[in-house]
Amino acid sequence: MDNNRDTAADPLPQTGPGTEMPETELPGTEASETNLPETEAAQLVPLAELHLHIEGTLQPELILELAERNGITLPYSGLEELRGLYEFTDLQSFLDLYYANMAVLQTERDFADMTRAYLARAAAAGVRHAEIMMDPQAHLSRGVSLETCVKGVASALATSQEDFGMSTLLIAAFLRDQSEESALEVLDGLLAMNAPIAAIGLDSAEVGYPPAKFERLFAKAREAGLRLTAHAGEEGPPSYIIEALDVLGVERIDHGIRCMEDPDLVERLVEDRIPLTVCPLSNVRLRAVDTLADHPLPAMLAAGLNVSVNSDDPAYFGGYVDDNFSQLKAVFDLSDFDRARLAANSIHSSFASEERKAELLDELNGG
Ligand code: ES4
Ligand code: ZN
Repeated sequence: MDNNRDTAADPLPQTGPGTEMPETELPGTEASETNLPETEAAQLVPLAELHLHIEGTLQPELILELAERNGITLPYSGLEELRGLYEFTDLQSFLDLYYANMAVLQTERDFADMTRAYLARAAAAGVRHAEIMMDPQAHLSRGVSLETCVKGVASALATSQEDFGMSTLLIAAFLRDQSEESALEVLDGLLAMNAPIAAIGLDSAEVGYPPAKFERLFAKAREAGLRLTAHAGEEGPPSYIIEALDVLGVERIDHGIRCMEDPDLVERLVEDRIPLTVCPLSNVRLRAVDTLADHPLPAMLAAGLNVSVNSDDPAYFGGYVDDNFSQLKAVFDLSDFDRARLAANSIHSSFASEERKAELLDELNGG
């Protein structure tokens, strides 16, 4: 169970991604060098996915298959009715379905099957390194043990390089709408079982649950040598981003789009090269922005922010990372340079070892 600690490396948070200079070289693997049509080749720019909830990769078909396998009766009649529920008005309306659908995840095998399905699809999207969040508290509260959920996901990640040509690491995310005591207890459990986690994160309902509530949790994780990230500035105000940096000491911000409302904060994030793991299709589906054309990503790139493109909960938000790129391209006509920069940012911002990052950057540059 130590597989991910090996690939996670880089144990010192102070040498985090924010300390590095941006990659400026353009990749050599462009459409002209492949047999793929331009759009497909563009999607296959090798990159790292840094913001992905494994429970959010549970596709409707797999939900029904696991329900049948585990003898679970779901509150809807079938695929069509389930698919009809994927209309969200905000973060909470999504979370309600996301947590309800987890009922089908019962055994280690279920968690492993879900994880392998994501890895296969992500590999096809050009993802060469993935940092995967899971929500242990969402399983514990349903009576599924830490061992079951962690071992199930970790067993699939352990062979991701051989099976899918992808390096991976695991992030334990904590639910900010639950107590810090609960989070501390779960972190203790993860450390006691020597769970192969490289980092912790903070997710679930944001507004009303400011980061400072989890100061002790993040201090403890830092002491344990774990890397630190947190959702902030998705629905919550820019002050939550500041608090995540100053009080929790996170190295990376998940989402962070609302930083654009605070020019001083933007300046700080640019200066410190703080990675922002942006999820455009998620922001559209959860109505953080009205349409993709209204998304701040181009403005964030123009401001010099260290942004990457990620899929968040791809089974719920209409697409994997390649779908995010192709839809962005359709709306913004993102240049090759922007795609290369986004991919380079994702690699620089990862928690992978310096050696693995160098390998990925080589690949990006056509080496
Ligand atoms: C999430 Cl999009 C999003 N935001 C916050 N928490 C989450 N958990 C899963 N997806
Ligand atoms: Zn997220």
